[in-house]
Amino acid sequence: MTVPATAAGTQLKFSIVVPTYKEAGGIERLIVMLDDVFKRNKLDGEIIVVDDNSPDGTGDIVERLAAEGYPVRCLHRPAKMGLSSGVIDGWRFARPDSEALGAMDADFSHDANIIPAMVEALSNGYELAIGSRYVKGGGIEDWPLQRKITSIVAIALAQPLTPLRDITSGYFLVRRSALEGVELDPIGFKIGLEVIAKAHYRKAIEIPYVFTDRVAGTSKLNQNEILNYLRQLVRIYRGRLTGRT
Ligand SMILES: Nc1nc2c(ncn2[C@@H]2O[C@H](COP(=O)(O)OP(=O)(O)O)[C@@H](O)[C@H]2O)c(=O)[nH]1
Ligand SMILES: [Mg+2]
Repeated sequence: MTVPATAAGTQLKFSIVVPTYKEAGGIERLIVMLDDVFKRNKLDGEIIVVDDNSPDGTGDIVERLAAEGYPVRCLHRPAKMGLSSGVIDGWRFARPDSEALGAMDADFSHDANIIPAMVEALSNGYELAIGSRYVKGGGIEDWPLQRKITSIVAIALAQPLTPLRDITSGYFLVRRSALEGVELDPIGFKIGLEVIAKAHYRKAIEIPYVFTDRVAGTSKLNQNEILNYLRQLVRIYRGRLTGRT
């Protein structure tokens, strides 16, 4: 299930959350690029940056861009509190009339050029659109072998939960209505998995993109996050077994 990465004049209102911790090296370029993608495709998108008091001044850069008129608002949290909880807080902060909510990393690993296709999919009956490395046309560039293996194992562990392939994708857009009444666990890095496993959607689509390694700053994925992922999986499986989700 894929649609071509083209869309013209779609007017679905959406908010895309970009959680940041120490992303001063790239955040300005990302916001300028998103603004450009929105304008060229006539998209009604809002960017919500959720910054955890980054010591490198990421939040100040975002405030300056907001004041300059870019379609961005910054939610400041007092300390590093985790990626998933950042996305969830960002969705609460999003304008209430956004019909769709999304997430994207700040490090350019998620190709902004598929946003129009995601928006088009949600305008055409899909309730969830995820950026996918593991469908035809998608892929991964410049990942060390160890990271690739980690990703493949992580995905295999969640396979029984869904027919979707790239379940660890942190890049997606979902109808707000599909999240109503859904309790999302703020643990760890994999907010996409929470949404894929728990949101109320009938039709989902994977839109291919090529994942590129971050261009500035450093990865915050560490052993602790791998453990968190396993904890998250256990909770989701347990929820399924006890019928709570
Ligand atoms: N607000 C916030 N953002 C975070 C936190 N941890 C990671 N991020 C952001 O989440 C995104 C993904 O993190 P990254 O380090 O690129 O993880 P990786 O892609 O798995 O290596 C980036 O935009 C990070 O700045 C956190 O604790 N709080
Ligand atoms: Mg990254």
